[in-house]
Amino acid sequence: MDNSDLFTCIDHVALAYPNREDAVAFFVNTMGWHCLHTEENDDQGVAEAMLSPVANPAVTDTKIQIVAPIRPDATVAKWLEKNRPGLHHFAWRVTDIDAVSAELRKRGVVLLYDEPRIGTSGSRINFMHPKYANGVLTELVEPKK
Ligand code: MC0
Repeated sequence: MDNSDLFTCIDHVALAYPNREDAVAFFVNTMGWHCLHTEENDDQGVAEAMLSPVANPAVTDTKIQIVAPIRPDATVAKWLEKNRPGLHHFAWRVTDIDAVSAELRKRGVVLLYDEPRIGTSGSRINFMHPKYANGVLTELVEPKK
């Protein structure tokens, strides 16, 4: 696979906070962002909100995602015990997560899951462990078609 085929854009930048509603209120009321949707992802142990800087998300791909733990053993709960709330991971969009995962593994990258799992809005997701992504937890997202 050619380098130019790996990632297409930043799908979202994820910020972790103890409470989703408080974080969303800041971004909506102070920053003027627009909440596109909220959902709970039981597998990931998070309550999630996706926000756009503009009212019509069709004009930009820029999005931030708020994640907050919904149970004490969630990975984000563990992270919040050790870190100040804020930047948690970057999510890169891919068109074919199976092909990109195979290519990254060929290049020595360790992905967290053997097979993609279900992420935001029915997408298929996986993560590059931060140790294999220059210190940044990096999510791969193949949006639902
Ligand atoms: C941990 N580390 C990080 C990090 N989390 N580095 C950068 N960014 C992060 N977010 C580093 C620690 O500093 C430590 O480095 C090493 O990784 C091990 O950390 P740990 O505290 O011992 O934690 P582990 O190993 O138990 O778990 C880390 C791991 C976990 C990345 C495997 O957080 C995980 O499974 N994350 C993927 C799932 C996830 O984050 N889900 C929430 C978002 P040192 O150097 O001290 O060893 S869900 C989502 O995003 C969905 C809804 C979606 O978008 O669709």
